[in-house]
Amino acid sequence: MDKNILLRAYRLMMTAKAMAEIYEENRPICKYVHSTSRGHEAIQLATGLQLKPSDYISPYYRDESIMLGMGWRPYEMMLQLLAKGDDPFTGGREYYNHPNSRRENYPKIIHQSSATGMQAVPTTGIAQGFQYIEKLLSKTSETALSEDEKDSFQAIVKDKPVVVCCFGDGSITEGEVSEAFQFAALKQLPIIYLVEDNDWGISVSSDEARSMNAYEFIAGFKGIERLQVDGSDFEKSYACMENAIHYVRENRKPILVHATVPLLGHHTSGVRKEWYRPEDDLTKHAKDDPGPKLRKKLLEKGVSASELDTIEQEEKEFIAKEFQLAVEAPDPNPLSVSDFVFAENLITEEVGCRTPAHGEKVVMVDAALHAIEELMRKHPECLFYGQDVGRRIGGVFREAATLAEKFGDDRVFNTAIQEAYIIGSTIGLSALGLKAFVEVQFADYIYPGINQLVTEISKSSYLTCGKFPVSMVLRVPIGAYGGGGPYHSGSIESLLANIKGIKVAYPSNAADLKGLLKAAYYDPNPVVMLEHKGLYWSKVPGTDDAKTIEPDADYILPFGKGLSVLQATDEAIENGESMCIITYGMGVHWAKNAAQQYPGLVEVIDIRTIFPLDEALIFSTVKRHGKCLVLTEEQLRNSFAEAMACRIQQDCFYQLDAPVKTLGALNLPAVPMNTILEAAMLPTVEKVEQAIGELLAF
Ligand SMILES: Cc1ncc(C[n+]2csc(CCOP(=O)(O)OP(=O)(O)O)c2C)c(N)n1
Repeated sequence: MDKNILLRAYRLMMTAKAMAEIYEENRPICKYVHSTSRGHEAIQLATGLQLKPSDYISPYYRDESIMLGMGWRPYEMMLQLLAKGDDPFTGGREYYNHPNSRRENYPKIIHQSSATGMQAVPTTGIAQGFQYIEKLLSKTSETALSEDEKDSFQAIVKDKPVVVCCFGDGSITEGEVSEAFQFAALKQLPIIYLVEDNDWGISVSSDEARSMNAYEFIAGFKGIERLQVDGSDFEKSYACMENAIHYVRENRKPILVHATVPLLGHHTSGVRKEWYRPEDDLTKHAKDDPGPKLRKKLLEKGVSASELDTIEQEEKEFIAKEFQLAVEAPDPNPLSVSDFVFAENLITEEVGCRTPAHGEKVVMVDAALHAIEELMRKHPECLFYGQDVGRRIGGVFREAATLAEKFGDDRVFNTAIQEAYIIGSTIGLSALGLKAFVEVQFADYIYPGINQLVTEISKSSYLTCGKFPVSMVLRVPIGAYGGGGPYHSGSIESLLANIKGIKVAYPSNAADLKGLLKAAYYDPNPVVMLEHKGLYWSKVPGTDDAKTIEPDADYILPFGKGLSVLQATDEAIENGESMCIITYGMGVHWAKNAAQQYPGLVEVIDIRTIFPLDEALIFSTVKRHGKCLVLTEEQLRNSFAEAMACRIQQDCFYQLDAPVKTLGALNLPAVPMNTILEAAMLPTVEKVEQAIGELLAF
């Protein structure tokens, strides 16, 4: 093997060693929790040194030496260690070695969270995106791509990029990792899963945690190749990674590399190895230190001991200077604390024609379908996938009907039942400039995927300082009607409203749904579209208003704009006899129907989006009437509706003539199936009529 590569690796091993030592010597300064790569350097350098700028990698928190191998300067890494303002990855917001980067001439890195194993899904999504682009380009006759589109897609895949997803062995037992493996195996994606097996997951030993190692486990995923290597031997590791990278680059297929490594440092600066690792274990691991092993090899190849000593000394001195510089660097500006939660969204005004002169009425489900069809015609980067949305039935609500026939199975397809993958994979696609509509079949089944939404998607823009906002739309059929039962009727808007960093819409009619879907598509941020199943076809009595004239294709309705859908008379307002109802989704229809009993006395505001929320409209309406009912389909206690009522109370206190009233479902764990029980639990038109009466009489 080329001596220069060995010498380069040796130098970087000495860099990593000097870094670990200086951090340990300066523990009071290095106060934020951190891990080092000590013991894992050989396999990590073998990986970092061989990637191209067009490749993507997700290093985990111990992959410091991968970063060194890819050319990152220790000073820059130390800025993150010390959470300094110039930390090029997260601006002082995240732990050491949680990188992300779009830097030119370096492999790219999407947002890295600390949640073990959760990188598997987003990172596999990148490989899914590469494959999609390659297919798109190979079928240009079917897909009319403009020259610009062709050029930009070609630029992404021209060097046959690979994706590397790194893990500690302990994280392979996470369920989401299997979802990613399954998808990569099934679709044959160009990805390398690199497992660094040091036998420990904090204090959990491998024999306590698993019945097989990652190399054995992956054999069950047909179609994923596998290699195993002594990850403490640089030459062997380099050859293994060269093979793996070549295999994926040329064959566009997945592979797993299982590298055994010693763990020489502490688990983290805060969890010390002496606490739980016996002396003989520490001695065993120390024998495999990659540095001395490589030194021995270099001596055998005729490199002098003094040359190697000089390298070690030079790196020690270099690192001391780098550390000093990093210590002196400024802290972040506290005024920047709220920056980058969302990427700038250019859709701020309602545009296009909402009610074309000769337009026809549509049901909500068709308005959504048409919105997506119009977008897919215009945007080759637009995909749609989820359970049962593919060609055979086009969605269990027919909400994707005919799309696969029109746009092909690469763009509209069925997935397995794997909500985490469905949701989290959009992160990888978004990094490449692709834009997915994805769907979970019922709101009740968002829970297996909620982790990706919270842990990865919602934090990506904020923690990458705006480098990786996630542009995606998650469609979620929601709500109760007609005995749907406990697992097909649930409401989830409070859960979603509690996730900072995502936007949430809950339209009540076809025109709004179509306009909001367009806005969601053009928003560079993550959006959840809640679509009430009972309104899809206006089958529920009293919901005819959910059908509207279909807006033109150019119609876009921005988020954060509520609408007054029923007004009180001026006279009633002047006489102090009026009130307003603030609501959304099915609540809009209950409110409008109930208000018929009190003609001219009730204004109804449809907020249309949960976040952003049109507080200006809400507060001004409440102040005009002095009485307000907040109405929701959700169980009331600790809900989004209660929080909104609280804010109304705070802002409108001096104009209120009665306490803000709230009405929602009973506080039960689930919506029971029998329709009598269902009606007993949920708000109904009658219950709303009664609440209006009470409030007006207050
Ligand atoms: C989802 C999740 N659960 C728990 C933790 C806490 N935790 C941090 S590291 C770790 C052990 C990981 O072991 P392994 O993947 O083998 O990596 P190693 O640290 O040994 O390199 C645990 C349990 C976490 N970060 N994320």
